Amino acid sequence: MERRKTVDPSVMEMLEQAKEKQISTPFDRAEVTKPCPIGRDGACCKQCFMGPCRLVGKTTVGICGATMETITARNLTRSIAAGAAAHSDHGRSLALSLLAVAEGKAPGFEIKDESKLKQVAGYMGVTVGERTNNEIAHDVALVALGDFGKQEGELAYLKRAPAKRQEIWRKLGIAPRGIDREIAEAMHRTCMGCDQDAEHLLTHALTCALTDGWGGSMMATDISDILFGTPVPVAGTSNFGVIRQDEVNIIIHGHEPSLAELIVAVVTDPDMIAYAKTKGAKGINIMGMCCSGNELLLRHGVPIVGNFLQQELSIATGAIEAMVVDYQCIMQGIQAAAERTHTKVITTSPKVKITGATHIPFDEQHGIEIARQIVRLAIDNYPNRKSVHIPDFTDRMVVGFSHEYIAYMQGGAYRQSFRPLNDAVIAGRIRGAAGIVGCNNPGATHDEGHIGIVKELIKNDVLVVTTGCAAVAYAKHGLLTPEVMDYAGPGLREVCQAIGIPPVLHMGSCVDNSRILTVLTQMATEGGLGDDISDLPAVGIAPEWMSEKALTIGAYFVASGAYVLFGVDSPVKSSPAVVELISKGWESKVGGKLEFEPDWHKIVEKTLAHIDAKRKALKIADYDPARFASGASYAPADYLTPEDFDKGLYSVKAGSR
Ligand code: BF8
Ligand code: SF4
Repeated sequence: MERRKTVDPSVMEMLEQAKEKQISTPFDRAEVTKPCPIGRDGACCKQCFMGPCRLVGKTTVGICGATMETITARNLTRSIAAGAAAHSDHGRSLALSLLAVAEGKAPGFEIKDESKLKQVAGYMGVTVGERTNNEIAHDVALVALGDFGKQEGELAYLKRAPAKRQEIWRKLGIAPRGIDREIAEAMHRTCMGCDQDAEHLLTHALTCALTDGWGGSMMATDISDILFGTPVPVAGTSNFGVIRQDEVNIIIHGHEPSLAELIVAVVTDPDMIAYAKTKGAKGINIMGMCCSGNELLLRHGVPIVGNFLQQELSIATGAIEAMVVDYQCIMQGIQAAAERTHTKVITTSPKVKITGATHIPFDEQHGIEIARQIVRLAIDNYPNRKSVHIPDFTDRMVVGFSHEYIAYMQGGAYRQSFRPLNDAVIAGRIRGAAGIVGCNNPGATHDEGHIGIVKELIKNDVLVVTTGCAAVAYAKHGLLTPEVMDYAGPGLREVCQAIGIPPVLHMGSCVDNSRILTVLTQMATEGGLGDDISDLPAVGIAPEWMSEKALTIGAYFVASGAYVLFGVDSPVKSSPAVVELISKGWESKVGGKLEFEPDWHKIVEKTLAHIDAKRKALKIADYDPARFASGASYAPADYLTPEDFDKGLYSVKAGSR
């Protein structure tokens, strides 16, 4: 049987459309371009021009003598450094925006969450006193920016981790000194002729990853909350059906929320709507994609079109006037797709251009003008539409579970805590928790692992928190609705009903994985579940990962004490020694470990086994499935079964399924 491309019937429907319109998609390209097996398994080194050296067959070392172990560890470390650089540079942009706001140089922006500003000031050692918000924000921005260039000492946020965790980092010498320093050092160490001991390299990879989780990403989350508001639950919609036939459709895609926030404000301007009407449109419809989309969804309920593999397909609808992109996870293929329709791709980060696309770089000083210019350009493009096809698939959801809100809902404004959640875990109502995050990858059936794992885990009383493209997969299949509670195990259902939460909590974009670190810290320090993240019955999973950023996230969760499982395949398969070093080796050092497991069913098995082993170690009640029985099996409404796929029954409308 042919492997299904996706379990999302709307994606299958759009794949046919794309074929008709001769638009290339990653699904097609992945059929032609098979991954190079040598590079994929970690056995290719191109660190110098004596090579590239491919360690296959009888070749056991590179020209310089580098071993498989060294090459594989070096490749992984470099990827982790690149991911840390990307997330941290995102954090830096936000810190610069905060500084501009504090100095009155960013019209249209303001401090939206004063209490978060003060809380962050506390973490950063900035005096609050009687000072104005802008004065506090100014110093917060400077401390944040200082963490990038710091040469000695430690990142300010490390103090937010459980005390025991901080001790582990210090004892091992992996507490990051400065974000840029550790990333530059990783690049240096992995240069030809530098660090050539796999274990030594991989220990620095952990340091580098920590600069992301407890540095750049945490900063990006915090400053976004300060400037744009801390998420609270909001209703939203997802999938291609959110595109409107008779309105100007703008998709915001990428990762940075700053300009996106201004665009959302501009499209409600009556003048702008009137202008759209002069072009024959009924209004302006703003939507998101990937992580910029998640940021807008969580803060404003802006609909989200889809996840990573849906970017060209959304253009193939022929109904997108502008796709506005900043950075990260943007397929260059969108420009080729746009050239086959009327869509305009607009790049907005001064760091990112795409050949052929319109470049309108964002700067804080002129943000509103730039946002207006972009929206006008989209409106002007409305009359240029040709053939339009919008699949009729829309799903509802409730999102916006920031760690602040999760604490709030467990006791209100004055008595918030993690006590109810910890007690539920201790009693065995909740068996454990899983953070399921990350990308899509055409090397695996789109959304299948994501959906399969979540369905199984909630049925087995595991509470799920999610971010990024994983969260969008759940959104599209109805897994982020409170009704899904009916399919959770009875223990988890009881807790969800009592606290008033769905069993799958959407916490934000990929930088918001830092929110999960905070939740884990709060659970570890609340009492009753040990005193460190590594004691918790919790697992991190990236079923369909593809990005270097995902590896960095995985590594910082490991460095924070978590067991992390990645799907698709392993980038270190070539070296059994490295496989061992990042699993048992890292576990003996930091209590967390990283494993790659292509079969999502096995990911479920390993997750449950790990959760049960941690429960045993904590000496809390054994999870007894007989006591709480098993939940019903949830069959997502918009879900393509292998049988339907075989029969070609995917191009039916949502309502008729
Ligand atoms: O940062 S989940 S495909 S969009 S890397 Fe990218 Fe992966 Fe999506 Fe967001 Ni995260
Ligand atoms: Fe080959 Fe060594 Fe150069 Fe790598 S660093 S390409 S293994 S010679």
